[in-house]
Amino acid sequence: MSGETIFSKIIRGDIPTEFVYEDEQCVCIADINPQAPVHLLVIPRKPIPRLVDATPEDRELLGHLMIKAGDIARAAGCGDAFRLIVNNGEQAGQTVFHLHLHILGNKAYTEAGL
Ligand code: D5M
Repeated sequence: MSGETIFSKIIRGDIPTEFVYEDEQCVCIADINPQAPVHLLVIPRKPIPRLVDATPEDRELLGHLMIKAGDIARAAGCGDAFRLIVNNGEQAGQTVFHLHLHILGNKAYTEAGL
């Protein structure tokens, strides 16, 4: 679960990937397997494996990710219609053990009534 993940390689630039957004604390990329018209991932540069591995010293970082996710969702054209999802743990569907927020936005789920 701990150790190097594909997201660390992307953040380091070892796997060339377009950053939709980046700053000193996080990057945002498009999900390779989109589940909605807008499906982005906000990833802290710090490799926290799961949400439950975050500590009180990560409080400011977690707040930053949430604020930026909202900004990015709006910049991506989601308006106020988007969801933020964090899968915590393998049984919840987490596949990459480097914390990330899924931004899911636009019509697919709103039209489906989910
Ligand atoms: O979500 C992990 C997500 O990461 C999943 O939706 C696919 C995505 N993914 C995996 N590899 C890549 C690359 N290389 N680029 C972009 N997106 C990627 P989880 O919550 O862990 O299930």
